[in-house]
Amino acid sequence: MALTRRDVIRNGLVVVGGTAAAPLFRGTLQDGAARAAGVTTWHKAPCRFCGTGCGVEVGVRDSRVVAVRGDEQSPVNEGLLCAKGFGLAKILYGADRLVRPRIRNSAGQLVDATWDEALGLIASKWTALVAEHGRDSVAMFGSGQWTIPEGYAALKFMKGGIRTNNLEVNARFCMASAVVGYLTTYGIDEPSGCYDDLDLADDFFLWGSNMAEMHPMLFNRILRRRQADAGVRVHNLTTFGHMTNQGADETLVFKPHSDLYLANAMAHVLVNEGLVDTAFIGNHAVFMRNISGTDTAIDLAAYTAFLDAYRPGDVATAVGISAADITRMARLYGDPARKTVSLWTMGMNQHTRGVWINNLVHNLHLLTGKVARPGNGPLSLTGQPSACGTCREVGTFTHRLPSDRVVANAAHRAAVESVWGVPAGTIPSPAESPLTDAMAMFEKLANGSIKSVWINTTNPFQSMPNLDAYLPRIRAADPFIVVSDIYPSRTVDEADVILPSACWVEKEGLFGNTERRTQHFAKLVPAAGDARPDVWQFVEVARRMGFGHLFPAAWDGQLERSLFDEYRQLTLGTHHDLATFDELVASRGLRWPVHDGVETKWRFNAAYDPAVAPGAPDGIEFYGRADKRAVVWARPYEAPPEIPDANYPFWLCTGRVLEHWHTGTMTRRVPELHRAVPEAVCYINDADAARLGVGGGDRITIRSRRGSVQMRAELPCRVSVPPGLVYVPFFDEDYLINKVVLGAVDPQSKQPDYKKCAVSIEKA
Ligand SMILES: Nc1nc2c(c(=O)[nH]1)N[C@H]1C(S)=C(S)[C@@H](COP(=O)(O)OP(=O)(O)OC[C@H]3O[C@@H](n4cnc5c(=O)[nH]c(N)nc54)[C@H](O)[C@@H]3O)O[C@H]1N2
Ligand SMILES: Nc1nc2c(c(=O)[nH]1)N[C@H]1C(S)=C(S)[C@@H](COP(=O)(O)OP(=O)(O)OC[C@H]3O[C@@H](n4cnc5c(=O)[nH]c(N)nc54)[C@H](O)[C@@H]3O)O[C@H]1N2
Ligand code: SF4
Ligand SMILES: [Mo]
Repeated sequence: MALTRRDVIRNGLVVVGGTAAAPLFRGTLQDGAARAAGVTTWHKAPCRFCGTGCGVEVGVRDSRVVAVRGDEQSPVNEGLLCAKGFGLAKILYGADRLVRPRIRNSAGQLVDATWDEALGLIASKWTALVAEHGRDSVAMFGSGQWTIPEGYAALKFMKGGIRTNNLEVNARFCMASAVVGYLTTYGIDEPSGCYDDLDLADDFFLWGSNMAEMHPMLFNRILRRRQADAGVRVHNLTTFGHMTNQGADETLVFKPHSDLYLANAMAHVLVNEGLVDTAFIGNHAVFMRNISGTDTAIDLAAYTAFLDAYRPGDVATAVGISAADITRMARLYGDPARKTVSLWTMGMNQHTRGVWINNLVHNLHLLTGKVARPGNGPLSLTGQPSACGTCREVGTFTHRLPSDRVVANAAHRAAVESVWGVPAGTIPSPAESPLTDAMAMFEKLANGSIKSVWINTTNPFQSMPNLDAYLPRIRAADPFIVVSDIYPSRTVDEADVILPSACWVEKEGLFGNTERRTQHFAKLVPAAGDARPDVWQFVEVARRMGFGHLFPAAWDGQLERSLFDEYRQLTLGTHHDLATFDELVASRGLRWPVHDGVETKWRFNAAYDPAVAPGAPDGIEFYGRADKRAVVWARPYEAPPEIPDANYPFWLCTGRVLEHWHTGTMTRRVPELHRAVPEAVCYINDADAARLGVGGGDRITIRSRRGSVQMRAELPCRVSVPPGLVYVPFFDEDYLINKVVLGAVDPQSKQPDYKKCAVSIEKA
């Protein structure tokens, strides 16, 4: 009998639930059998998992990855790896890897096919759909786990070949709010600083970032700094307690969504206690507010008046942190003798006002002049390995083009068309092909206006919010769905064509991490079975649709290098200048902008960044905006769209655990990680559980206005949730918590709020 994927996942299962995997390792990580076999060669590569971008060395023997160790030469992690890095070798060798293309036949059954049949079917379907229903009847949904050449090929194929803006990525679920935060505050995307800041700061403020589990290597760098200097303090601001508490000097639990109050209250203290760096503000900032869609310049007096509504004493109860603590933290931001770094990830971005809270944290750094200087700055942590390098820099969102260009700007389109060698007017404006963000794309699939989607390197039918509002309607509309993946998944279940993909070092690629570091990896081993690189899949379908001019035959055999070389031209002179392919092959990555082979640690700072004009006051210039100034935004508190009430009395927060990557397709096939956390459970406060008559291991029903899921409650739980809040990770395909989660999005970034909605809990 054929194994189902649940059999495969469960076979290795020895339940030691609740045991967390050890977070960090040094040395060579391989099991006994592999060790006995020895390693023939070692090769450098960035880790496949998180946006930290650790360097690993990959041990290869007999065309197989047999070991992984932290790369001592990597400036990111200096030889250490986290538990997921340990699993890297094994993600390639799960028993149920997809190894040949499959096509759903007219009887609805999946049958094996050749690559030629599968690619030919996609090309002929898409050609026919475009002819009959127009170019916006087809779409692609990609990933921050795409390599740079993959994202660039997808962009060229969709916007330069098919000429549609129906290209989106899962990074919309992840860092869209951080992007709009940077763009609205500085006029240019991505952080000014880098990981060196973690070795230099005195105060680390974590704005709802569970770094110990999600960016373990960066947290390790903070702990190293803390150990070296008794004055260093780690402030863990969070809505519930987790592994990060263990390395924090203080954990302050605030109420979900109340960070808008908190950040404004801290700004109130800065402004009213004379802690503002007035010279810095005078030289480098402007104040603005936005009322009904119009950006309006204001002055410091108007901003001070705005902050009057955010006195610490007035908002403390709503925040859940005392006025004294709020004031004390603000004074640390305002202390010129201390260097300050703010860190955040999904707690701030997955927010119906994600952009605003991003702006408010940038404000704290601008008001105090603590930005773009070594040891000082706001540093958003990126989740996926190339959300920065591919989604943001290449520009694989519906509205974007390379290096902060946008499809709405005719000059930007023309610049890209010229490098592509395509006729003027090829890339569609939003008027010609409407912008379609991720949730809009799934809505169009559900209402039938998009008739086919190619989903690649992402698993949205597990990871998207409010699943039941979309998936049944998508099934009824019955679009032609192509899925490229390496394992079966909830999304592969819906596919009409399944394409088996090469993974990580089974192909060549480049990733770009949180600190603007671009890293290259070579193809080290053959792909499983007949799996092929995603970039090859895009190019082959594009050629079959008549877009061969975009991907010349001369590129064959060096597709990744050719795509990168062309893309690099679009970065030069844009403040996003990338290193050459050969420089990246030779190095452990370089941080852009790169000029003459030299990377940039701190942007906007003349001591490091040659783009700053000579004579800029104190050597700082925010050149992203025409006025060369950054914006301090007056952004008010706005209530969340759903709050607990009598029928749905609990907050539900969702996210991750250390041992698993997102929808679990890879980490659940690594026995060590799977055994540590074999299934998703609901983390609940002891007192709440006692009141509901729920004991450890009991099944409970979590219900929202949108859907319900039954799962076990864990007691005592490995996290410490406050009364009135439950926490559920989303890695387990057997418990689809995204049926329960709210689909509301931030109106500016269109990023969904996965972090809070109202639910009821009862014993099942
Ligand atoms: N082990 C592991 N590591 C990963 C990943 C993984 O799947 N597994 N995924 C990577 C990716 S793509 C991402 S995006 C990151 C995610 O990294 P994180 O954002 O750190 O992790 P999550 O578990 O999504 O979110 C939990 C955090 O959300 C905060 N939070 C909840 N509500 C609020 C709120 O209202 N305001 C604020 N300010 N904070 C709030 C909580 O305090 C908690 O610290 O992790 C990356 N690293
Ligand atoms: N409830 C809840 N939901 C969330 C979030 C949350 O905090 N709470 N966070 C959101 C965030 S921040 C993110 S980033 C998303 C992530 O959501 P997804 O992107 O949907 O999750 P992944 O599991 O990373 O999916 C990647 C898929 O690519 C496959 N894959 C791996 N390597 C390759 C390859 O080389 N080629 C191809 N073709 N496929 C490959 C994997 O098997 C997997 O199926 O989830 C979002 N969903
Ligand atoms: S911290 Fe991130 S990049 Fe580093 S080893 Fe762990 S998962 Fe990989
Ligand atoms: Mo993410």
